[in-house]
Amino acid sequence: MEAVQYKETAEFLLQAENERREVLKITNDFPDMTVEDAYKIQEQLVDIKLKQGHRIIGPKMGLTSRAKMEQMKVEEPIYGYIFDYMVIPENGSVSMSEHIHPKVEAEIAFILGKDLEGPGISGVQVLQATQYVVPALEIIDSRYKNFQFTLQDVIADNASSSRVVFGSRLLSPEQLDLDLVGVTLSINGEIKDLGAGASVLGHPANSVAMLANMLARKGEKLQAGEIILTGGITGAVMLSTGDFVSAKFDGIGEVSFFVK
Ligand code: 0L1
Ligand code: MG
Repeated sequence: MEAVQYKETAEFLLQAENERREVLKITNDFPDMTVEDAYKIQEQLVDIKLKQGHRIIGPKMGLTSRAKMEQMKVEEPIYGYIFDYMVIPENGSVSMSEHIHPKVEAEIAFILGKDLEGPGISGVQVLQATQYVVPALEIIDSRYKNFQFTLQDVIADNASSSRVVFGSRLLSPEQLDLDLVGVTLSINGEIKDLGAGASVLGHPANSVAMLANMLARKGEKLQAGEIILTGGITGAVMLSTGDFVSAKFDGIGEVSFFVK
């Protein structure tokens, strides 16, 4: 692909997001697109959002469960970026009219107290650099029709990022076994899915370590103060108007929101 096509493709995906309109996957037009091309498109998309005045609150990891990686036939998760306008207050409302076909997944977010620069970062180093962990609900909303996309498509689409709700309780990771934390995801009081922290690459800290090592390939590092989403502990569950969504994280807390 050529540089001009990165920008044009990013603008096409942003227009779909702004108009809440699903589109056909971009690899139909660019069948030879590589993962590197896809991250170049994502960089353009992020750059446009920054120029529009939005601020990055941190990166996110996606496709971190073995099941999702096998489904997409990939060996490595993907990353994207969460912006300030995507954050919904705890117990607040997510608007269906601002989405195409949103889904929710329960995740653990890390807040770093120190910068982390790869390569070679381990989960232990991540835990030493982490100030807080916080429960989160991520709302993903692929811009692609019927969620039909390849790895390259979803990377270019900022890993389907749309909204996020953080819990209000910040805990130091020192006293926690995050791999053993059990999580339930309920809609209208009915458990829709459940899991344990270990479903995120064996331990959510491993996800942050992998992210630091992936970012090092483009000369970037994780920075103190960033809030990092580590990937879904539960599967992603479809949302409908009127839903009350809540997740309980054993020993960490709860997080919830309404869909209006
Ligand atoms: O947060 C994520 O795990 C991104 C998943 C992207 C795939 C999807 O939209 O289902
Ligand atoms: Mg996610």
